[in-house]
Amino acid sequence: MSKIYLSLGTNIGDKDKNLEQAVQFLSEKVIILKKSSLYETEPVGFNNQPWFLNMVIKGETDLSPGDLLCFTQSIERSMKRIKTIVNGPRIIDIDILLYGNEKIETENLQIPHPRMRNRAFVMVPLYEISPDLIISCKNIKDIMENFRGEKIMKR
Ligand code: PH2
Ligand code: MG
Ligand code: MG
Repeated sequence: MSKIYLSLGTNIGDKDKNLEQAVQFLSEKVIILKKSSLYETEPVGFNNQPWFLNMVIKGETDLSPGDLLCFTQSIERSMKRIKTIVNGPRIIDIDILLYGNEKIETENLQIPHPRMRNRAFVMVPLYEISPDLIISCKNIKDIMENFRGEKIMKR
């Protein structure tokens, strides 16, 4: 079993229901250990779209990193996610943040997630559930200062 952290985000339709449904799907192959609060977050990367609802999950799984990616993508597909513009609106996005202490650099999978450190919508909920986490040999507390000031509100 490996400890994993996932980031979930949605900004289309019934956002609460989308997150709830995604967690339900995830629980088929991931033991959910912790769930962060829900956060209303300002869009990052492409501004002209609705605010997101974001959360982070800590879990445990037998799936390999590659199989976990296939699994999260299959959930995105079954929830009818349509790929449009980069960073654009989506019914659900499930990103693998961390997989144990593994470092993975393949074309379709990078772990730790390469953009997690400067995204408040990831780091704030992550810090909420794991304030002592070490990410690539760095304490999460020391990474928490690098945000660009995007708005984020805990529900
Ligand atoms: N996801 C993105 C791009 N921008 N902004 C917020 N607030 N929340 C997200 O989940 C998000 C984003 C790409 O996956
Ligand atoms: Mg994403
Ligand atoms: Mg994604």
